[in-house]
Amino acid sequence: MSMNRRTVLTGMLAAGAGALVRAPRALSDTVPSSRTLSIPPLDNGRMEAGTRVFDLSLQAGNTEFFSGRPTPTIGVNGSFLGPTVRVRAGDAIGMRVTNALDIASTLHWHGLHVPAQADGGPHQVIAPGATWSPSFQIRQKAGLFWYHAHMMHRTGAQVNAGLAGLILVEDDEAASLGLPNEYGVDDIPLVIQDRRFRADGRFDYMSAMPDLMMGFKGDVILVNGTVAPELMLRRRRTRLRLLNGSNSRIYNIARSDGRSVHQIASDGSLLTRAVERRAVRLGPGERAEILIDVEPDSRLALISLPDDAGGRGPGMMGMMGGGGNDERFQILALRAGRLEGSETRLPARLIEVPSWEVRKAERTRTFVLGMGMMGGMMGGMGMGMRGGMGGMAMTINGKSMDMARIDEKVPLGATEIWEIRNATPLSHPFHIHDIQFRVLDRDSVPAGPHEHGLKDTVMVDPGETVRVITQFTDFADPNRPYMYHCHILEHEDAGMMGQFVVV
Ligand SMILES: [Cu+2]
Repeated sequence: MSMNRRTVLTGMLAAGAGALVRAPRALSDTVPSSRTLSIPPLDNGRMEAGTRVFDLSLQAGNTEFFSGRPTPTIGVNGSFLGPTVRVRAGDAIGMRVTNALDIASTLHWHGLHVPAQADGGPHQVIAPGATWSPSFQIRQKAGLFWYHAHMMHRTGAQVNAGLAGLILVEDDEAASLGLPNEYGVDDIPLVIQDRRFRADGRFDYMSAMPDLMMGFKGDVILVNGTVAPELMLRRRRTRLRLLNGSNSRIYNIARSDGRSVHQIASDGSLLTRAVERRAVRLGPGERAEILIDVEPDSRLALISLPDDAGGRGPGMMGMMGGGGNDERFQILALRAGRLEGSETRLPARLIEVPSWEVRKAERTRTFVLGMGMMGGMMGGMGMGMRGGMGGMAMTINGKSMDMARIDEKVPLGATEIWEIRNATPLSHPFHIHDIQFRVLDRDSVPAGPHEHGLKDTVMVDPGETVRVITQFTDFADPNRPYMYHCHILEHEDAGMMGQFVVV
């Protein structure tokens, strides 16, 4: 990481309530002191013969992150990001995804258990002008999911441009707990991203060599697309639904006043019970829900603390900002005025989280994450600088992604342990499509209580081995694969991805 970027990030440090997030120097004269956090509009769809139908249009536009300097962006039903798609468990869903862009794209439902042909991965390309209409049922626990572009070699660029949004799944079990659930009032979605801007206002993406190997990192934090955001809290207790929607940045989210938060959910469900935490670490693609309690007339912030790569310290790439970092910066200013409501009680137990017994697992599959020299493969894979790694190969089990190759065949109904080994000096968030899993252990140490929920993305730190367990129910299809991949989008685009079919 260059001194310049580190200086900028240090400048973003929350020195206390109301501290500013500083932008790159080129734009510093136009940075607002703080802006009201934008809340993505809720989209409940429309009912059509018993099916909840959503019309989603991928469209180009301009977004004024900095006044007077429009940034060309891509959004869904808007210029940047998209609406929060709200559904209930059991709903029959019809998605109508129209590509109004002049480039091909896809829309993947991250975390949803849907047939492979409806998954929106690299095989479900939507040509410019075309409409893709998958239908599926919501077979999930309540939780926060998201949709984003998943175009082969182009996911990083398209998500960076804005092709992402939230999916809120609700069910009776979660609703019965009395947790804050008034959207935009005491139940606040936070899409946390980082971006780099050029002096003319355009996004600066993949302009430096470290962007390729380390993953792209920006020096301006956006929350729901808002620069220097501030949220007015209206209740004593607020539920924050966090998505790390960044291409590669890892956040270690905490309160600026040092008080702890209650984590109540992981990626794909509530936890079995709330866990008190000083900080919540989120890799790209991961979600968590936290409850924060505040007093009237108080100011604080959500900040990101330095990341020690899961206790493994900076790795070999540490000097370049790889395995961990020492950055501390503000994410969101929080202000409380007069507050409504009394402090609500937090149930001792939240939900019964599905789990699978290790002794019932039929097999263990091993996935070794690797980075090596690519040799002469660059040209043959048709990857330019943007898709390739400048001589580095990003691999799983020694292979870079090939859309024509099926890497794993999983029998329908099988309970399996997937063991992910990180043979690189960087942390990687490993994501599996189709299913939700439970984290078993990290280097044989049982997963902590904050991981006692369903997950679809798991951080694997340098040298670490993480085991997860799941069952592959439903949707056998020998011809249409699901993906598993690193959710550092530049790593995914460079080949750290593989394909499995359920048969
Ligand atoms: Cu990676």
